[in-house]
Amino acid sequence: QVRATGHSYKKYNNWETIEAWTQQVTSENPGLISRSAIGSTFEGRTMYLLKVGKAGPNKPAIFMDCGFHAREWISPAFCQWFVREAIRTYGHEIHMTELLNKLDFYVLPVLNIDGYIYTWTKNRMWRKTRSTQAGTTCTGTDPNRNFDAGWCKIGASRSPCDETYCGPAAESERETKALANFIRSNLSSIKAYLTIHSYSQMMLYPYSYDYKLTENNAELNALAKATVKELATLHGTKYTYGPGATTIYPAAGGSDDWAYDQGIKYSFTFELRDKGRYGFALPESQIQPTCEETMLAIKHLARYVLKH
Ligand code: ING
Ligand code: ZN
Repeated sequence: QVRATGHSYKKYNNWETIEAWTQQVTSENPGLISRSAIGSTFEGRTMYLLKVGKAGPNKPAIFMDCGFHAREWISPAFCQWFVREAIRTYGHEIHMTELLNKLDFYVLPVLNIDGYIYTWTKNRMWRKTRSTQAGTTCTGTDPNRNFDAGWCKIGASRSPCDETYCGPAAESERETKALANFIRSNLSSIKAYLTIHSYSQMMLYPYSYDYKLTENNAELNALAKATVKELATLHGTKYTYGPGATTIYPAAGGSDDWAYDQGIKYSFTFELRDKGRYGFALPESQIQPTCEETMLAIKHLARYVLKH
């Protein structure tokens, strides 16, 4: 089956198209976007990171990644939408202008590129990476069970054939290692860590690896409450929110818990639309409404982080 390779914000784009888009959007917006590479995937693909913001000294930053899990296609679609809205509204909309003047957004459009490609070519419902190892014929590690945050102690599997396989060790995957290395190297500037998943319509914060609450739980709860309220203003989409362990399920090795324990006090996992009617196969007709409401949430959160 042949599909036109042109990029569209209202369609799901394949990796080839997203990769070309990262190059194009950067070259067309040199005053706002720069592109770097943070590493490469198991199959050798380059992991591109976009830095979005007006150049300035010592700016705080918000890190946001998409495409941890291969089948959650709305997630990469949102990262692309976010970058477009940033460049489209900078200089026209006061809040985005202030945000980009005062902070940088690091946007990783797809973390699990190999898995994402596999969902386009072989198995639409693939979740994990595509790494192989000696001793098993099963492929892939769950990147959101692979971080060094209570690694594999709960809600994760030590069996390589399982969907929530935590990997042979924490940060065993080239993709999670690259992300963790980038964040460790930029800890002084990164004020918030956001990771975009689907589906369930939830806004989660630490912890998921334990039932303990964070030191700033009350603040995270209030911020999540206000953020999902803002999200709902557009289409009435209802989100639940709370600590991961009690709101969705206990699961160790997640990137939000790890980022929080690195000292990033605003760390959230978003689970975008829907609540199961279409699930991971969210129709393209829902890309725009989902991304627009999520923009409201991210902008609200970013403004809060900027003021605190
Ligand atoms: N949900 C997340 C998952 O990795 C999660 C939920 C969030 C787990 C934070 C651990 C930490 O299972 C999806 N849909 O992937
Ligand atoms: Zn996910």
